[in-house]
This record gives sequence, structure tokens and C-alpha cells, in this order.
Amino acid sequence: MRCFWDERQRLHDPLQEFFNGALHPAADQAKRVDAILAAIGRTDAPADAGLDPIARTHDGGYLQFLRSANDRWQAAGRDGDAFPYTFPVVRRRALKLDRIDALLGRYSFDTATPIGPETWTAAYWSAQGALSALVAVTGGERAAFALCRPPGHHAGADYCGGYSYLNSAVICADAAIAAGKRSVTILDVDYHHGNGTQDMMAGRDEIAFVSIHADPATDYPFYWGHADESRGNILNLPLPRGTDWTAYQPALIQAIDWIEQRAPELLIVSYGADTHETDPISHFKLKTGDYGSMARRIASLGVPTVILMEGGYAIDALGANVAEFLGGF
Ligand code: SP5
Ligand code: ZN
Repeated sequence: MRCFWDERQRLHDPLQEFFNGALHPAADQAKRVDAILAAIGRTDAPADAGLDPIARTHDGGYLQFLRSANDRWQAAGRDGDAFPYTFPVVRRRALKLDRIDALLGRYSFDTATPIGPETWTAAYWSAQGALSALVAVTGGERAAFALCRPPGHHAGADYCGGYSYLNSAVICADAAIAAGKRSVTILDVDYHHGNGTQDMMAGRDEIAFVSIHADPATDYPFYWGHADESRGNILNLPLPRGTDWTAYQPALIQAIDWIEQRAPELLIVSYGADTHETDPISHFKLKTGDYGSMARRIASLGVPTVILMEGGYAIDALGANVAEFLGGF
């Protein structure tokens, strides 16, 4: 399978994230990439499709913010990664925000997604990898993989969060629709609900989103991913902590039946390996071999498939988990 990766994606290298009242080493370490690259072998550099496909999906003010945030942070006399500390939880209105701290809160929803000097560059190439995988699949490949890192599924049209800055899955879906596809479905199997992807589904009947994830009653991102958010083009299938392959399968079958009924021309899979039993921040119990079973079920749909990397933080198991999943296609 063709795999896309650009070395500039390493330039995003966050040191720390803040949760549970303390700074912790960032979970999205650049060394995640080495584990995946060692397991998948040859990769291709993505083509540069420019800013247009990113600007089709994301808000212009947000993109401007992402590109300039760390410069503005440094201009304010700060070092290291830019972090928000205050958030506009009251209904947002069109304020002319200028202070970097005001902007950081306006365009973020958590304190785990810092912006370093090269975060924009890395996120840009992560999204370009997804677009190149789309080109491979529309050109006739059965499936293609983009090693998207930083990931994307928590990023909305105008916000970052959950280690995500640009939503590669939606960028890819929007590009496919712009190129003439009539129906695209995004299947999200990361441990965490893809809140950013879901938020961009409103009024988009040509794109559908189905997600299997940890119940937001117990797990991040808490405010999205509940079953009662399902409607029309959205299906949420939350599962309890402790879910193993036996308990996971019925949800996967339900997701696949739902996709089959929509008969999409293109499938985009947001793949997270953080459902693995050894993941340090998650609580499902899938084993490496289960990713092959999962992939074979998805592949049985017979729909051309773009596979995008999202989460997965158990570095020792990460390469094998990704290779097992890709091997199922
Ligand atoms: C792409 C992706 O997988 N993003 C996930 C972001 C989750 N951030 C949550 C941080 C809080 C984790 N709490 C961990 C407790 C460890 N004992
Ligand atoms: Zn995740």
C-alpha cells in the first residue's frame, strides 16, 4: 500500500501538555513516527497541493492564527510552546481580539495542544499527506495510507485541541467532493471521539461521519460523542472502558452496515491505535491481531479507502498495530 509521510511533520515537537492539574510529557511525541515508519517501510513524500484545499475546510481567521501564534507568543516575551489559559465559554461573538492569550483561548478547546514555532509547517504537511493519499485512491489504488502526525480529528473549522490542528479527514472529504465525488463517509475508530470532524458535518449531507469511541461520560473529549448526537449523517457508537474485541465487534458491524446503506464512493478511515490494551492514556483492550480483523471487515465494504493516522501512544506496540491494520486491506 502506498504510504505518505513528509519529514517536515517532525518539526512539531511539543514538550508538555497540561491535564489533571499538572504538566505531563506530551503524548504526541515525534518518536511515535519512528515506530510507525520502521514497521511500514517505504513511504512517499506528498505533493504540495497548496493552501486552497485547507482553506476550503478551515476558517481563514483560524489559519492566520495558527501560522502566526508562536511568533506572537515570542513577541510577547514568552519561550517555548504557546499555551492557552482562558477560554470564551460564553457564546462567541465577533470580538476583535489582539492579545495572543485571547486568541489562544478563542481558537483552542484544551490545554494539551500547544503551538510551537513549526507546528503550522508540520500540520500543513500532515494534511498534504492525506490529500496525496486521496489522489492515489482516486487514481485507482484500492487503499492508501497517510501518516498524519500531528493528527486531525479533534480540530474543528476554527479550533485546535486534542493534539490536532488541521482536520485531515475533513480536508480530504471536502477535496473529494470538490473533485466530483457525490458521497463520502468518514469512519473514525480512534479511542477518542472525533469531535472536530463531527462539528464540520452539519448541513453536509454528502459527507457522513460514524465513530466508535470511548464513552464521553468517562473520557475525553467529554462534551461530544454521546449517542444522542446521532442524526442524519452522524452516527456515534460510544463504548465503555474495558471494551475488548468481543465487545467492540457488534459496534463495528453496526458501523459497517450503516456505511453500506449510504453506499459512499469513498471511505476515509480515521485510524487510532489508542484502542490498544497497552495504550498509556486510554482504556480499551484491543490486541494487535484485532486490527487485522477490523481492517478486513472494513475492506469487505469494497469501497476505495483513504486511511489516516490519528492517535496511538503505546510506542512499543504502535508499529505492529499500524502494520497489522494496513495489512488487512
Ligand atoms: C488524537 C488523539 O488521540 N488525541 C487524544 C487527546 C487526549 N488528550 C487527553 C489528555 C488527558 C489524558 N488523561 C490521561 C490520564 C493518564 N493516566
Ligand atoms: Zn485518540
